[in-house]
Amino acid sequence: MKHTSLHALSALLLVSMVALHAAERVDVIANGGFEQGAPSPLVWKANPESVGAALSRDIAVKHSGEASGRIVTTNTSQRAWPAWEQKVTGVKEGQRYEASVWLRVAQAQPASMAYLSLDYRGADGKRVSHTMSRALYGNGDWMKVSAKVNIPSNTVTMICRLILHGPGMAWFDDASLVRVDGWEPEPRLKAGLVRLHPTGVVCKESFGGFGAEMDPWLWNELHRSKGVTDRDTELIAARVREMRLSLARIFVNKMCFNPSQDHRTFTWDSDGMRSLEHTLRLCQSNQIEAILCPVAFGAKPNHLWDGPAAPGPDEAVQAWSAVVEHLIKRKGFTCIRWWQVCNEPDGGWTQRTGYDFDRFVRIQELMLAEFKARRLPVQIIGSGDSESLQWFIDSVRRTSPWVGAYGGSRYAKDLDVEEVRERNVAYLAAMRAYDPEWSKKKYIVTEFGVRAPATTDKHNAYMRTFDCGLAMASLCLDQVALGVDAASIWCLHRIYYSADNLMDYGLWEFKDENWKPRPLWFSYSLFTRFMTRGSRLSQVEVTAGEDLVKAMLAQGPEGRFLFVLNLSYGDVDLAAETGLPKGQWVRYTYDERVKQAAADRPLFEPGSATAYSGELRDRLPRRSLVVYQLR
Ligand SMILES: [Ca+2]
Repeated sequence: MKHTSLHALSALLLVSMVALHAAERVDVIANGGFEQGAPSPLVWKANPESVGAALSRDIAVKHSGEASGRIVTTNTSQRAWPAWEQKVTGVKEGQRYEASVWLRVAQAQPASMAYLSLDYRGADGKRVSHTMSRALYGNGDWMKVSAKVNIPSNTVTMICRLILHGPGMAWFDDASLVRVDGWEPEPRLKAGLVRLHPTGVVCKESFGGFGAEMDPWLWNELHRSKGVTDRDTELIAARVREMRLSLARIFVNKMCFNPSQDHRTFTWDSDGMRSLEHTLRLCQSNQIEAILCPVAFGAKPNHLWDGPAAPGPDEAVQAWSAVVEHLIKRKGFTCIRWWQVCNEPDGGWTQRTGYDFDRFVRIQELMLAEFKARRLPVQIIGSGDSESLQWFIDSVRRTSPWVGAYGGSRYAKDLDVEEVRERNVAYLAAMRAYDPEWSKKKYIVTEFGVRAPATTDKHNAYMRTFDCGLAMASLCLDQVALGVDAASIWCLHRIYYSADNLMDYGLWEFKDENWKPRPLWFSYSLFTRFMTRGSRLSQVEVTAGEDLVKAMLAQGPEGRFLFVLNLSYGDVDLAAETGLPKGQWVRYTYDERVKQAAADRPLFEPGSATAYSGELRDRLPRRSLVVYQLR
């Protein structure tokens, strides 16, 4: 009793103290909804660079209210960035601003892009630097884009711009630019105690699990020339076993089985095929479901990974169904369950191949017919987009009779994990709106990750950080809370994509660093290991967690697990109702101690078992992912 009342008292004291320091949010944009001013919107100005563009207030198309701001660009020759803009004065270094806008684009070219930009200006009026939101390429229905920034030094004014670059028509609405006063870079929870209540709401009756991209060329001649040996094979296999991956996405290069590129004569015993089979054996022996994804399906001549002839859809479908049949029927790889047309088809694939969206649709229709004719139990994952919500919507509208799932790549730009949540909400809403059979379809995130500013695929220091493991845990929990069916990370480990291109993504280093695990391996493995295929996932309400504490219950073949993520920079006291009878729990922890972890640290080293009597009491370390196994 005394314990409880002390907690209550300290919580009260904290609440009254915190009120003085609470962050205030002030929107510094005026007329963000383009509601005021006719015919021209108040406050908004056309950027002086808006040559060859017409800017107007549009009352026919709007995201909310009665109007939006429209840009129509016809000038294709000039490199110009026509924009609606507003200037913000009195800006100071270190201030926090969060900007967002809804945008929609029509009649655009594929390379046209609409986005929000923040331009920082010094006292002399010159640009210091700028920040861009995610861009909508080509056409797209209403989509929210955002940018969260800290003002760089030497900035006195900021210009917020809503930009359409390239020919097309864009509409912008509900723009906001919020100054967050009292923003803390290292937030701490205000309450002394966080309470978790399982609500009984099921997010997913049978989750498909977490997986990883397994690039199937680790055992080819190139990698042997880089020093990969059979001993390394054992190490990789042991890690894959330990992680209990549910899913693997595997790129397949046509050159492996059809080096002549004629789509008729196949070579089943090549260096590339042997390496691919090695990867598939890992999947088969560990009950990992494989998604096969051709690279550069049907690409034009001279493309990096393709040959001299751009095939028609029929020829290409024959070739790809032949290799799938060979792998399943002759080689016994029944782990192959899913197929995609190609990686991120909205990212320039149509230009590379000369195919259009109609052909993309047709390929899926033909492929499903081939799978059925050859009696192959393989389903198609539709869309596969990298960015384009419109590509996804069009895929749902046009390919629903032939696909068993929809998916694509979902990366957090500039560490903005919340932005991915908003995008996934839009994708899931589109699936439900446009596929009458949506309840029978799955939504599989075929690639996901967190990208930091100033990193590339080849140079990615962020991927080695403790923070990356924490951000990915947040992304994992957000995705399952929304009802995502399965998700696969890019990628399992560092690997060469060509002789001089060692990719810097992955859960561990390459052989040159003795396959050293990165912190992300420890956090992501808690998901692959304990939120497995077949798990029933249910919602946990967090009281006084302020979005800094997230939780989820998973009941799977291996038991019951409570996942709790603490993003606060302080330790957090936790009281959790488990809804379970009295028993014991053991704890697995990802926290800052992982920075000192040796390469050979046992991955699944649980804490000691502790008794509980219906309510679980514990202290969560600052910035940690804790998984409780409830017995
Ligand atoms: Ca409006």
